[in-house]
Amino acid sequence: MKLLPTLTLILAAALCTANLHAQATKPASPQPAQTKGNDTSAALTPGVVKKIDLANLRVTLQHGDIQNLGMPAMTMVFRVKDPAVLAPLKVGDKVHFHAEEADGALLLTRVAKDAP
Ligand SMILES: [Cu+2]
Repeated sequence: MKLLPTLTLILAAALCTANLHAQATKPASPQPAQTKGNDTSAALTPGVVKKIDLANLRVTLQHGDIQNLGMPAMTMVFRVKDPAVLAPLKVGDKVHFHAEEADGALLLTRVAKDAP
């Protein structure tokens, strides 16, 4: 009866390996999705350009829910720091943008036109 202990050892080793493998891969798989969801600096919101005020560095956007600001869909004015952000835009453009709260106003930090 030398076979049984050997088999048991092999089984135990196999189970151990499988367990280690599961432990190693389990936390790794949900993490990329979680990081993506929590990374608010990259969160983009869909919007439509309603008005552009280059002189005052303001743009009016009709926007969808802004998740990183907890803001529901609405039409409102955003500020920009750099007129270059507004340069490629025109009224009616569909965009995806990122906005952040700065000095009590909402600052548009990134805007990209949607692909036609
Ligand atoms: Cu708003």
